[in-house]
Amino acid sequence: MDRSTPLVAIVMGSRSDWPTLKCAADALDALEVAWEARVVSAHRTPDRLVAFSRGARGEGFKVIIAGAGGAAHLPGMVASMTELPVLGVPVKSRALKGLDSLLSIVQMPGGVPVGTLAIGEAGATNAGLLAAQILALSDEALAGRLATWRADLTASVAETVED
Ligand code: RP5
Repeated sequence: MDRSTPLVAIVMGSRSDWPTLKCAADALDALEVAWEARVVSAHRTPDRLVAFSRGARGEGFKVIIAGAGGAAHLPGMVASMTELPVLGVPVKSRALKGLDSLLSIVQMPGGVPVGTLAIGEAGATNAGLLAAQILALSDEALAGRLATWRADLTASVAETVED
């Protein structure tokens, strides 16, 4: 995999979000899609947020995965400053189990879309897969790897309940 030209940016509000967002990175690794991860907090590092969002396209990123928990304004704020597709991952919060994160991310005003995934690790995994599916629209080799990945998933599901 060519790590020098990551196509997917994975940004998160805190290092504490990484165990969740790593699931997106793992999905991208499985499909040989290069990614780069950064901590970009909407509230604690607002200048970094603006610089990243405005510069993401110029850096060569094609898709942004943004995950945050609690008052999770990161995905929406990133989306407000870039035309790149933004996939939002609600991180499971301690106080409200991620429902606060979900509602903070999903209810965007018309005109500024964030593709919101499920709360937690499943959402992060699917964000990685969805990013790969977007990139596969213009990458036949990646489309082939996705088809193989999906076939393997199907094959892994046993029809019986006993070994
Ligand atoms: C949010 O606050 C982060 O996205 C994280 O999910 C949550 C807690 O952050 P820490 O206090 O663990 O740094 O900004």
